Amino acid sequence: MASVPDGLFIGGGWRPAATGATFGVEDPSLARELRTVADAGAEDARAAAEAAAAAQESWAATAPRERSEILRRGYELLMQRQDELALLMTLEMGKPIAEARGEVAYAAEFFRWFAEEAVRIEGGYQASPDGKDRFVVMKRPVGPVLLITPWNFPLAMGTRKIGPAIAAGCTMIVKPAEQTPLTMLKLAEIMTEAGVPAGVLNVLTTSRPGEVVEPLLRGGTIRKLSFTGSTAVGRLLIEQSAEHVLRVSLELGGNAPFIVCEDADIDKAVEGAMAAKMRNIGEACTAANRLYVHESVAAEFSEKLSARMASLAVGRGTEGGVTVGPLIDEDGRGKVEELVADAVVRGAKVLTGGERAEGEGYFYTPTVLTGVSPDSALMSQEIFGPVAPILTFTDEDEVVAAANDTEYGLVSYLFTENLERAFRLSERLETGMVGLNKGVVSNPAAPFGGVKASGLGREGGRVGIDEFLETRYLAMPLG
Ligand code: TXE
Repeated sequence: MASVPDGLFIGGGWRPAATGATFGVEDPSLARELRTVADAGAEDARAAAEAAAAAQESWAATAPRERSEILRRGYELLMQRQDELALLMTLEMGKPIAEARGEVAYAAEFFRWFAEEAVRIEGGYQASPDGKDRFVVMKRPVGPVLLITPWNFPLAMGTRKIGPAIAAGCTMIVKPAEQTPLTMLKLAEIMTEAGVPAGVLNVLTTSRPGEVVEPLLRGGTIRKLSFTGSTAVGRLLIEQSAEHVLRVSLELGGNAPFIVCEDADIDKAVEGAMAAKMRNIGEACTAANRLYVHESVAAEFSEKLSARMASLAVGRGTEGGVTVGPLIDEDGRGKVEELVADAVVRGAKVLTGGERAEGEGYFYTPTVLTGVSPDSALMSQEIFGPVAPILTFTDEDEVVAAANDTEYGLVSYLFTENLERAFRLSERLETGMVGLNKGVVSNPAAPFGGVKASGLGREGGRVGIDEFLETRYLAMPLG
């Protein structure tokens, strides 16, 4: 395993937790401890907030070009260390090594994108309606930010937040998920090498996120929260952010409908479903959660999808040829098992999979269910695993109503060869993103995000940096 620095990263230095506590990080493919990391508490949170506050003014005053060049070096260093970072992610998260290499490249692209955005922050100059005054509109960094990342994309969910924070001139505290802290510690080391000054990027690893995050949100130093995780925790953090009226961006859960119309290219739809369902072992907020297939093509689609799913190789992500790694932990696998059992009790038929796979880790076989009843629990909850439930529909109104019948609204997928139908349905689907004849929508150049209970704000694209900027203006008479 790559060398990973030991300790919390605060004010440009590595130190143990104030209490000396540590916690274990597990390899989910072996259900065995990999190593321990520092377990931060409230005192460490205070120290990190002080470091971020102390560095904010000088960091905001650095030349945009300087921040851009740091990000550009970050991009290059990530690509140079692609194999090392990929292996680290595979060990602590479980995803197959080829997917982990893909994530490093995807993660690095956020730094390249925001390196370009850092020098394109624009304001304006405007006359008052009576012509007497002038307004100079400017963009300023919001101030110290708290970035909370999940375990499913340990590197990319970090760079997607750290990239725009650096570009905008915000100092930051990053709190990675307790399951996958090692990748973030390595990233902090790499970004120091890229030139991030002391205090600008601080990392707190902890097994007790509530004890670190709540004092930070209520402490008065942090000005903005950017969170990716479950909707339940997102709701709690909105409440905690209310005390100091913090800016909040949230990327929360999803329940993506995947719609295959009767005029779709079925082979394309099957490949799209494989990407939308099986990317990251199904542990993605963008994962296809409910597959609605027109009744006239459902038999062909289900058969082809089952054959593709059954051909996948389950195993440790470090082994050659493996395409499906373990789930993150016993809780994650237990949730998948319960959801499948509930669907089967309500009449679903298992076409393939539907059971644990062999091995010491948290393996589960790629599964296809047909005849799924709409009142099954997996229709309303994120499965977060390799399970594709198929339902059928007969007309557009019916499928739109079913697709929108969820509190979530992150992404939908639509397969049709009819252009007018594609636009018509895209406008009616209540999601922040639509994959049209495409199973992957994520791209650093696009504004990623959801509506309804899937979140607030957008990450990436031209608007990604705005989340980290305040608009201010200066008013003056022309004389
Ligand atoms: O999420 P949590 P979990 C969904 C997915 C998954 C479920 C549970 O359905 O099965 O959530 O996953 C931090 N105060 N997603 O339990 O708990 C935590 O340390 C402050 C979707 O892993 O939300 C981690 O850094 N922070 C999602 C982050 O929140 C707290 C990705 C996410 O963990 C906290 C992950 C607290 N009280 C899960 N409790 C996506 N949008 O992709 C936890 N955290």
